[in-house]
Amino acid sequence: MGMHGAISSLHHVFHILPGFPLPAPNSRTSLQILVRGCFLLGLVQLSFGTFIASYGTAQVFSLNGLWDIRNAESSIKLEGHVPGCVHTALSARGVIKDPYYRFNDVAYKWIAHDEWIYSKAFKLPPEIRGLQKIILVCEGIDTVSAISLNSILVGKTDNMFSRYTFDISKLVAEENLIEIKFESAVRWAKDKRTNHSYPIPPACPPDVQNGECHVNFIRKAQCSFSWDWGPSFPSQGIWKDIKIEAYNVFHLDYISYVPVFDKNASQWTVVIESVFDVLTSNPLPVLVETIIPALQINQSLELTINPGRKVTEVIVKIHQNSTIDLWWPNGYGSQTGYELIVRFIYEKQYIIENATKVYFRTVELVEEPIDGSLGLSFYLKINGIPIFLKGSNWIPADSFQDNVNSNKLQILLQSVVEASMNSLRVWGGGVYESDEFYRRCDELGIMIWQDFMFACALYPTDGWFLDTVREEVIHQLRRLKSHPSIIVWSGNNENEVAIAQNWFAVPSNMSDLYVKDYLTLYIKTIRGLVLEMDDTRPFISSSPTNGKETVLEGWLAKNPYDQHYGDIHYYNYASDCWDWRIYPRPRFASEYGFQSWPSFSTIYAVSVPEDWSYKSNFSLHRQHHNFGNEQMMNQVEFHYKKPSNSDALQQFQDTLYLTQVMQAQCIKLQTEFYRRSMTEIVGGLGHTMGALYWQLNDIWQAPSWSSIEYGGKWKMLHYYAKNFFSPVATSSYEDREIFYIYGVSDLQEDNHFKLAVRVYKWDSLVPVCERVTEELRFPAGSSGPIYKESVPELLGRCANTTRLDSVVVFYLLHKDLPYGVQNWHFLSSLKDAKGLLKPNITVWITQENSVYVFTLVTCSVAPFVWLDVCDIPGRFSNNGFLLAEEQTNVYFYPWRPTTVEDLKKSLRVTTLRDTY
Ligand code: BMA
Repeated sequence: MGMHGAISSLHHVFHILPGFPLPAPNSRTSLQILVRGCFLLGLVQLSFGTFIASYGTAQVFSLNGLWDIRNAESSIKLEGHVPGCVHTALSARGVIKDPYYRFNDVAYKWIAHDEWIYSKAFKLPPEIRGLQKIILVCEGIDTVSAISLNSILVGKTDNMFSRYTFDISKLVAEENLIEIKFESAVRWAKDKRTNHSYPIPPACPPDVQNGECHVNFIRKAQCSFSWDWGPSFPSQGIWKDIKIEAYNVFHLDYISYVPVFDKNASQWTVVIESVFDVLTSNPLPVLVETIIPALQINQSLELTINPGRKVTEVIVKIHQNSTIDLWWPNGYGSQTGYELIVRFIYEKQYIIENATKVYFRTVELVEEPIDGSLGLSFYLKINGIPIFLKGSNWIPADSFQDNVNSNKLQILLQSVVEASMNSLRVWGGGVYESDEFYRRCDELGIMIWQDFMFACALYPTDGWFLDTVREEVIHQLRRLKSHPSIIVWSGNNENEVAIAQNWFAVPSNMSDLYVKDYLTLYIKTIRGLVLEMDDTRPFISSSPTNGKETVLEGWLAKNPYDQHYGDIHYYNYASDCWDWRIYPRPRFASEYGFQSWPSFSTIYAVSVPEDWSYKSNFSLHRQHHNFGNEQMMNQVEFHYKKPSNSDALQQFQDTLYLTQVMQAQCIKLQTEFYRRSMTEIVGGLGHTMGALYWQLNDIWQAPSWSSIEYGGKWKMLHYYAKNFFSPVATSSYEDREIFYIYGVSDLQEDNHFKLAVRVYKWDSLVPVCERVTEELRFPAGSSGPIYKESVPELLGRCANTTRLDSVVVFYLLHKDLPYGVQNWHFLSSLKDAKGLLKPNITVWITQENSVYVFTLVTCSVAPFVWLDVCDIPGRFSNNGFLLAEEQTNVYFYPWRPTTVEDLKKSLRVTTLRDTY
């Protein structure tokens, strides 16, 4: 059975027949689907309550809601919600505890090794049964299953990322029983490996991950078998909507809207591609009406659609005299979308209507020679403007996708734009994200670098595997290509470099075979489909890759980490992250990072007192990266004193805090280095145009590279990102005793600022000296030095301070007022600092409407001031900062209503000096 059925839930609006019976109170049927569809799409009024006589178009009967679930032996029976999975069902019913609690990822391995059966009895209204064709539409089945209706097998599934449809016209009755019998993904993958003629490495993840083997043999979230930041929960279930659709004459399976700009003719068109299932035996003449009210488009044309499943294309020319508000990335302009309505009308009475928003923007990947540097540039132009991509890497927001609700997505994506980011890379080891995810990114101006879901492994290319990948890619391209937010398709995560550097120690007589597999999968198959189906945005074969150079080298560059080409990933835990000399100067840094621990309140929820030490079994267990905890402490010890509080719990909490200080400071320095390199070529390297640190979010409560903890709490790094990614930023470094400050601007016009440079002694709140520069020009879209002074000179003119007893604080002035936030430059490691005092900060909290003002009064200069309101959800205007003013205000924006009292009770203030 094929999978190319039914409409895309992204765009489609369902109309129900007048007089169609209302749904039973506890079943979600057509009417609710209509409402939910509108909500999810954020569609305009049009789709609400407008009952069009749509005789013949699809009727929808949702099968979401409660299902019966049982294991293979029927020893466990329960009801569970769909969309959902067996783990969340078991925990909702109290059969198991929170899967994330302590060591439960290991304790509950039996769940994924067992096999589960989902079943549901339902009555199908005669209005549906009376239609010509009835299909079962599964938007997402996780993963290997056999589906039967009324005891007859209707089809099988083996790909979590595909959409499956099955013709059930002849099988439905008034009363029905649908049963979906899952196989253990773990066992299935193992069987596939056993039946494969040669190994496809890596066989298993490192022991420290407590994971499962052979994930590369199954089309399921690759991280679900475990990752270096995540647990192994290869669940089973119906993870997306499941429904029955019935229709006469014709049915819209998919529809996409892609605006295209013809530079030569200066002409925008919108290409509307639809996939229909036409039931008539003769070609079907259809009238197509396309309306874009705001652009005065009202077009009608006749179209003939051939019987069967066919792709048709309608091109809408936008009037040349229309002024179009383009879609811009966050920080560059607005994200205007235009309402577009399409109607396909057959014989006046069969009407399929679809409404969406279209966004106009162009995207180009620029790879061209650079003066003074070998190699090629690698950057993106949006609407003709070069854009420095600032952001991070997105991983699945939960091991169980049914936990990723609207609220969670809203908090995470809002946090992205609040941290001055304009982009995210949806990393290839997770899932193609939900429609809502991309819709929100469209609306927020978050550019998405979209990997196909292959990561850190070699993959088989047998017929069955390529067939299922083809269906997956076709489905995902059709589902996603209307989104302006997606600006790059990328074949996989790190699989080119895995071959180039022989990560898996493949014997040399096998390497040709793996190279052939690589080319077959990513170049012939995936790239082939992308070029055919969506050539409106760039495709790169892997991340990292050398771009055009990779192509020249036969799609497998000798060194995909070459700084002269494409993007790179760079991790270095051993060297001192304060030393900018350790960093590469690439064209584009798409991954780099350091781990930290989440805050204590996040850990608290999944642990007990005996877990609360850095060397506990729990702390070891949650660390999935070999030697990760040691690497963090080594990095901490380069610059900070070991926490030495005599209270063991306090010491643990201080250690967690220090890992966050270390991570924030390391990634700040590395990102600032990349931004300084935006318009510079140094030693033949530079023109860096992207900094996406690893990683934005967490899948559970554990140490990782994330800047946002599981639950949405910002780590110190996320507050730092807000500043180091800000459109106008400063950054400092030293080179052979010379102290430099750079100015960076992503703004579209030149600006002028003064720079104030102060020196403070650690033991005093009165600056020992200050210098304010003349007005400095910050040219649009550039970076460069704005201040230079030798350190001995600086210290000499500032009351003979020394490196150990003082710190440099600097900030911009605009029209003589402080602009943005201050930045700082440490003149020595803080473990050597002299005169650092316990600041004894006092805090007053007041409320101004929905915002809370935290007024801090300090007795001395304090680095890394950390305000923690534990589990009260929200974010501060600034945090983790260097406090050098006696009094300062910080604002708290709660995600949910709270009170001054609750905030007071929860508040903990930590500064560096409090840890020893
Ligand atoms: C990169 C990523 C992930 C991984 C991260 C940290 O290589 O692509 O696979 O989680 O490093 O090790």
